[in-house]
Amino acid sequence: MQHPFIVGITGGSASGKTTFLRRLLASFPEEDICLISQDNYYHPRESQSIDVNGVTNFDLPSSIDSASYAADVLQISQGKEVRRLEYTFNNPNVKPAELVFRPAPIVVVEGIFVFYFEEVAKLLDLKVYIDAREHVKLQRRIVRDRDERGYDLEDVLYRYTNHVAPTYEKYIKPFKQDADIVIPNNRHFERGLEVLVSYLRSKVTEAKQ
Ligand code: UZR
Ligand code: MG
Repeated sequence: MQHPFIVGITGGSASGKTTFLRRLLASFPEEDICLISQDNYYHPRESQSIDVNGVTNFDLPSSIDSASYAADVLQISQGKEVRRLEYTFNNPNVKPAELVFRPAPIVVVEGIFVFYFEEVAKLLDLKVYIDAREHVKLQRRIVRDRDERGYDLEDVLYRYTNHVAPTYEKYIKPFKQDADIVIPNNRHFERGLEVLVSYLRSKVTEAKQ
């Protein structure tokens, strides 16, 4: 296989990256697109930083094993398969699955630090930034953390103020200027998605020629 076309997708936490990606992936036959999410590269909980109040901070670049992430993105960019244990968001009831990332004409690299991690960023052929207003992200984060991650409201607000928001200002927002396209996602992203899909379809066609 030729060198895959690598698309980096970033944006603040709860900007809607995962929802956007689900739709993006559903727009292609499975064999044409592959997703490598930064979420699968968290260091184990025991080695995460603890803040001044004794709360684990999962929102620092050091929370992620960026060397392994970059190595895996590099490997897939060279057309080689990658295997990785799924990250289960500290849910001990979930047995992590072994994920297999197969090289495809389009490889999507997603996460809050994919523009910040230089070794990852330099492998990206196209940089997409998903943008949403602060209150929209906070609202989404409250609902998601309750439904999917089991945090109560007080906990969510504490983390948002002390970890998520400072990280956004320092490690995510400044890299918006590196993006090739910015897709606003306060209420919908339909048009932005369509534009990206048709561009990527042309890349798939080129790869198959
Ligand atoms: P996105 N995160 C968890 O909630 N639990 C974990 O075990 C590991 C990470 C959160 C992390 C970050 N912060 O804000 C978010 N916390 O996942 C990044 N707390 O994911 O880009 O989908 O919002
Ligand atoms: Mg996500």
